[in-house]
Amino acid sequence: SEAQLETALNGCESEPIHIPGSIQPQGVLLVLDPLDHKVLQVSENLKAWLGVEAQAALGKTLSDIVGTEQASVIRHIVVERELQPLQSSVLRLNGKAFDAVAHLSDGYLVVELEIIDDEKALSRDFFYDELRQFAVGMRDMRTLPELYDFVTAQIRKITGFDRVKLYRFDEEWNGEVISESRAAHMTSYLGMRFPASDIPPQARRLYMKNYIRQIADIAYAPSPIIPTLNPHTNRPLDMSMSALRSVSPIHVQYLANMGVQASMSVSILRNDQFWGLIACHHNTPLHVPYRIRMVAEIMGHVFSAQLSSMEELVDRTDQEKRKLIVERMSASLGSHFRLFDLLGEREALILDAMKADGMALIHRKQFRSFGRTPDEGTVRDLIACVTARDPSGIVKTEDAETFCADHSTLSLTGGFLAAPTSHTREDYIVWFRSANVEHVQWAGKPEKTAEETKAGYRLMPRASFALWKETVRQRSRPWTRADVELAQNLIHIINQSERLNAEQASIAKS
Ligand code: BLA
Repeated sequence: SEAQLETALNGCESEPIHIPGSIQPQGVLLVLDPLDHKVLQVSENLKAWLGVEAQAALGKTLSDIVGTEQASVIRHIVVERELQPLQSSVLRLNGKAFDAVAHLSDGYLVVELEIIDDEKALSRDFFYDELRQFAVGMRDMRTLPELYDFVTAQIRKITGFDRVKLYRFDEEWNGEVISESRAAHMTSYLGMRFPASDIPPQARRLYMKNYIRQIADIAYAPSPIIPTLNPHTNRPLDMSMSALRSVSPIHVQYLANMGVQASMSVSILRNDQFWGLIACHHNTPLHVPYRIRMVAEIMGHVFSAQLSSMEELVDRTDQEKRKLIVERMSASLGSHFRLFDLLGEREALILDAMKADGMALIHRKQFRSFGRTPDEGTVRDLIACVTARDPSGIVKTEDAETFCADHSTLSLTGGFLAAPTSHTREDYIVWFRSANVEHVQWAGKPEKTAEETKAGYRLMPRASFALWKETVRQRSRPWTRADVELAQNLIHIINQSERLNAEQASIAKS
């Protein structure tokens, strides 16, 4: 039922993803006392990688487990700094190479040793060359779409993922895939929109602190951290900054539904706001080594900076467009003209500046429309609905059908912004925005809507999508404060033109 789905969605938001109590098995994790480096907690798979039983490691020092020499290398990377994880270093242990990373959690030292599958693939020059090419290439991008495509292509090149998408949030945290670089055999997600619930709030908060995360193989067996609670604090380990953190099972299910086996994503921030993600998928398991993930993260930071300055330019251009149309229309005010002609002449500019698909007017009982609008009867019905709700001010909605639900005759999708231009004559101007188009297709088998688990009913990821689809099906992009201001300015001009015309008419008569 609807209520059940709601409860399950709320369940999503309360999943404590920062304390999963386990890691992904492509490495080991140790929690150390920061003073004597005694092991307080450790991942159970210690034996598999280092040949030491996890139970036996508890209470020992780091040197006891990895040897004095390697322990001193790790001690060396543990310098207190703002940036977490602090630093990495390559270690050789038990005949294998590991990336060693350390960070502080709750005042305790967390050391993670992540396997390097193919050492040869990681020569130093690779990083310098790729990063330099990236930084220089970024500078050459002239438009936002070019910039977007460049970043997805470069991230795909260095990581080897089958599909890399740039995913941008809207004002309500729904998202859209705005660029994609993919292998020919991969399904395309370009242009598709996804609901806010796909990345719940606690995940967004975490991703603003920790810029990168990975799932090397969705079929992994999580390795538990033992004991569950830190014996000093009696708290579970906060793994917010951990490189090996085990992932939410609901998200693993989600990836399975998409037909994906491995995933990685990089946070993109614009002026301290969470702007979006670079989301990478692979159809087979893929472990991207720690240092390549760091290169991807740096690319994300460089991209964020470039994005900020280029988007500011776009914002300014939008602002210029709004200013220009107001200036142009004010300038034509002196001459004698009909309102419909005044608007018709500037139709394209107005629609562009208002980011509207259509515009309709009722003026002295006459109807006129520009661009994509409903028919006259529907517009008149809509105005009746608007005046019933608010007879005097500007009314805006991104969901006309819900807004006018009381007017059962009105069938309309998308959004509108309506305002009276003359109260005495019931003149109106209405701008229209079309509804979001639906074209999302899902990979994988159909899912049950909700599934009974230990925690009660839980929503399966695909069902949330069906739920969301119902709510956004008929909606348009929301109207912003800038849109409302422009509408006010245009209405002001319409009123002025009316006054001028009336004056001229009375002069002509006398
Ligand atoms: C996490 N959801 C995520 C992540 C992405 C998405 C990118 C980050 C983890 C990763 O890198 O894989 C969503 N991925 C997408 C989307 C696209 C994509 C939209 O490629 C589009 C192309 N998810 C649900 C529901 C719940 C949910 C209903 O659909 C909750 C019940 C939860 N998603 C969820 C959780 C996480 C997540 C809990 C955090 C996973 C973690 O970091 O542990």
